[in-house]
Amino acid sequence: MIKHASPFHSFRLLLVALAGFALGASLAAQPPAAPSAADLESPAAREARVQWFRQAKFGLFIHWGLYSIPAGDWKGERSPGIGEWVMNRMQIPVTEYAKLAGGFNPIYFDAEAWVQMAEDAGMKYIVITSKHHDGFAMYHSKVSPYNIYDATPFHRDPIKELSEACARHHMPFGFYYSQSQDWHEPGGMGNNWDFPSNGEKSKSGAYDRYIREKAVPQVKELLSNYGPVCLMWFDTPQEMTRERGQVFIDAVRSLQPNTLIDGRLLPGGSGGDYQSTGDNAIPPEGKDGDWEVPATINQTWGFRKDDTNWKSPGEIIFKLVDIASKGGNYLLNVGPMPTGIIPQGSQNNLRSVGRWLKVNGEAVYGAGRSPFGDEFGDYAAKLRDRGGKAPFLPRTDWRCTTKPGKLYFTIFHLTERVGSSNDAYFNLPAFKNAIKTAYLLGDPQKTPLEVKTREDGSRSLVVSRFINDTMGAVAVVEIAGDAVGH
Ligand code: JFZ
Repeated sequence: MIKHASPFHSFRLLLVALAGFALGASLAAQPPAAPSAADLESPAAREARVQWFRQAKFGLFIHWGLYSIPAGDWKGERSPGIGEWVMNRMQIPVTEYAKLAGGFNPIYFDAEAWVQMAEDAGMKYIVITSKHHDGFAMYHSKVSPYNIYDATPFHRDPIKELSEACARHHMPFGFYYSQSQDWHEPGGMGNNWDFPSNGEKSKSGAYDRYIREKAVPQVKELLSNYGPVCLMWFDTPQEMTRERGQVFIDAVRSLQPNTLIDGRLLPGGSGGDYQSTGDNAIPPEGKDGDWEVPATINQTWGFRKDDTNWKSPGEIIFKLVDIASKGGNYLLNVGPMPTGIIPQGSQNNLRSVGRWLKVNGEAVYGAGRSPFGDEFGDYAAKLRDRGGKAPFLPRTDWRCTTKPGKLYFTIFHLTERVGSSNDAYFNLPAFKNAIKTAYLLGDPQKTPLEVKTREDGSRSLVVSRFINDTMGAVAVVEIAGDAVGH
C-alpha cells in the first residue's frame, strides 16, 4: 500500500531534492578531475618505454654516500647489518651524523673510470643513489643545502660528472631516490629517535610537507638537470599512498616520459613500469612481465670495511643467466669507498664477468625466458619447512634463454661422460623442432656439435667434458621455426 507523506515530510523531501540538485549542479559545473599523466598513458607507450630494459638484462647499482665514511663502524662499535643503515642502526642524532659531511672528500673519484668499469663488466645501465634514507643528496641540489656540493670540502657534483661520462659511453643512467624515508628531515619517514613516529608525521601533515617541499622538488631537479634519466629507482614506500605516489608519477611522466619507474614507489609494486623483487631475491621459477633483482656483490649495499666477501665471477654469471632465463634483469651493486674508489676485489670480479659476456653475451642481452622450466628444480615431495610449505630444491646444471630460431643452453655442469673419452653428453630437454645445427658460442668457427638421437627420440649434444671446468659454456641450438614446439 503506498503511504502519502505528511506536509512536513514533503517539505523535507523537497529540501533534500534541492540540495541534491545543487550538489549535482556544482559537481557538473566543476571540470572533471584532470586525469593524471599515467591515466592518459596507452599500453603502447609503456611497451615502447621498457624495450631498452628488456635488452639490457644486466645493470650496475651504486650505493655511495656519507655512510661510506663510518663503513660499518661507529665510534669503535660495529654497526650491525647493511652499511648505509649505520645512522639508523646506531640511532645517530641528525646533528652528529651531519658532521660527516665536513670530512667527505673523495678525491680519487673518477666518473670515467666508474663508467668504464661498468662497460668492461658487460653492464648496460647504471643506477646510483642520488639520496638515500639518510637524506644526504649526492648531487648539487638547490632544494636542500645538505648535499655533496654545498656541505663538503669536495665541492663537486659527482652525479653531474657521471651523467656526462655515461653520455660519452652511451650508458643509460638512472637514480635511486628514497622518496619516503629521510632520516635528516622532521617530516621524513624512518627517524623516530630525533623526531616523532611515522604515523604521527603522517597524521600531522609533516610527511606531506616533506614530500611537497623536498622529495618531489628533488626528483624534479634530478629529471631536469642531468640529461636523459633511464629510470627512477624509488624505495621503501613507507606511508606512501596512491595519491602521494601519483605526484611522483606525474613528475616523472611530465618531465621525462621515457623514464622508467621501478616497483618500489608504492606498496605492492603498483605505479611502476616493472616489478622489483626483494633484495637478492631470485624467484625459484620463471616470472611473467618485466622485473629486476636488486642484489649486493657482498652482503652490504653501502661500503663496509669488514665485508670483502665478494661473489665470485662464476656465482655472478650463474645468477645473471638464471635471472635472464626466468625473464628478469640483474641489478648488481657496488659500494664505493669514501675515497671515491670502488673496492678492487669487486672490480676484478666484475671484469671477469665482462670477459665471459664478451664471448657469451648473445645468450643474455635481449634474450627471452626459458620455454622449459624443469631445469630450475622441483618442490620437495615430502620435505616441509617450518611453515608447512614444500621447499623448492633448485637445480643448477644448466639454464636456457631464447631468441627467434635459437635456444641458448648455458651449461654449468655435465654429468654423463661418453665412455672414457674426453666427451660428455649434454642431454637436451624434449622439444619437437628439428635441429638445424648446434655449436658453442665460445667457438669462433662454430664447429657443428654432434647431435645424438636415441630410439626414444631423446637428443643429446656431444660436448667436451672439460666444460665442467668453465664458468659456464653456451651451446647454441638453431631450430626449425622461431619458437619451441612441445
Ligand atoms: C632497501 C634499502 O633500505 C637498502 O638500504 C638498500 O638501498 C636496498 C636496495 O633497498 O632495502 C630493502 C627494501 C625492500 C626490501 C628489502 C630491502 N624488500 O622488499 O624485501
